Amino acid sequence: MSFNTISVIGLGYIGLPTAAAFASRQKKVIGIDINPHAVETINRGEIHIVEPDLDNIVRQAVEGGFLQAATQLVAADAFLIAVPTPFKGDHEPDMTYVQAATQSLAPVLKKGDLVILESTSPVGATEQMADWLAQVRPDLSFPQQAGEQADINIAYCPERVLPGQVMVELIKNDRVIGGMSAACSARATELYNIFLEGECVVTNSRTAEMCKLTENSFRDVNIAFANELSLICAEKGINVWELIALANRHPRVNILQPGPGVGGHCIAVDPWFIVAQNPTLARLIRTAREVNDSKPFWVLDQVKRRVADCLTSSDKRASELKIACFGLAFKPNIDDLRESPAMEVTQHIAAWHSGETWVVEPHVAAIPEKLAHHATLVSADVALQQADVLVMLVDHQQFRAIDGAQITQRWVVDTKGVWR
Ligand code: SAJ
Repeated sequence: MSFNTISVIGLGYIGLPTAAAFASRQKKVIGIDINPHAVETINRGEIHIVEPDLDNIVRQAVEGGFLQAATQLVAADAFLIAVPTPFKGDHEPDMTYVQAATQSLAPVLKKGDLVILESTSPVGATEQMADWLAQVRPDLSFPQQAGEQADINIAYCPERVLPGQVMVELIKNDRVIGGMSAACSARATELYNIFLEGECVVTNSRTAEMCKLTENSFRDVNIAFANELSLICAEKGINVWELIALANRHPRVNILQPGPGVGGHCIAVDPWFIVAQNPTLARLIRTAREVNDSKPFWVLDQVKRRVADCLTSSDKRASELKIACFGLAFKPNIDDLRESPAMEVTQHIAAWHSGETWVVEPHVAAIPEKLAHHATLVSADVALQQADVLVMLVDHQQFRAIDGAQITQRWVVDTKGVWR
């Protein structure tokens, strides 16, 4: 039986591109979101998030009548849940949105439907979701009760796309398919093959859940290694970027790059899901999180030292010094400032410094609310010509292109090794 109607619940950075990908293959897609602004924007053929190429695909899908957004769930043949799974104050995963989505789809479920969880989730979340559904719909059978014969098929199929390259990676990346039974995996594979050019690799739901957490924890641990090296190298007077480039010439060494910390909504969050479930075993994963989370404070300390040096060697007072921070985004060449270590460092500098704090961020039009009244948005030229201390936080292409000769300041904190 093919899928006539597909429902995608949660129209954010993952849900909307996924809905658009199905619609671009001429499938009828109903996108569901609790945010009426997002729903209205999409129904006008526009988008409420920033992602290259997504606007065109959504516009065509809406104009062609294949994609429609709504706030209330309606019947469909497949349901994909792509709602946020943040963590709570104690780093425990917060499954409230997944639970709410599950409860809202339960009443419209019918025999033969497929339910897929895509949201990053702790191990066991898919089985928990299946139990929630079974409690509300005793008239239907689920894989935990009826195995291959279940009325409803359920699978965990994590996304693994890189923000900024979502429309390419969504189609090309291999997809892990974690069905609660072989029939569930077969059905989920059939669904993703509607748009997927990568391969569907089948496993069970628990392994698929752990796989998603493992991928992002691997990256976090590797970045923590680079960040720890950057601290050691600063003590020893060694250029950490030269060191890593040299070490990476070894055929079996591939160290990532240090920076001001780790940001975004995935790598800084997902490892905690493993730690929360395995507090005594996940020692390395926890320590990596702590190393990366502490990096912005180390950067702040470096800035304070450069400012002290600057004051010693000039006749200016601290209140007369201008500190220019280059970059606010959570990584290069995007405008996403959420969970950004660059933003965190800049806020700390602005709160501490008695003089002016300047921000250079070509990806924003105005100073963000969090920094309003504390910092001023200036051009790169103004910062390079007039600031006393430079702080490089995000290696945007525009900043990499700055000629070393333009940097006349003696006091520079370069967290990305761009101006060495
Ligand atoms: N970063 C470094 N050094 C590096 C690489 C990254 O400091 O060498 C920093 C970035 O500046 C940023 C943070 O890490 O602050 C995260 O950036 P990222 O580009 O590593 O990852 P995300 O958060 O944009 O996307 C990740 C991806 N996961 C992996 O590469 C394993 C993506 O494939 C996932 O789909 C995504 O998380 C997700 O949604 O989970």
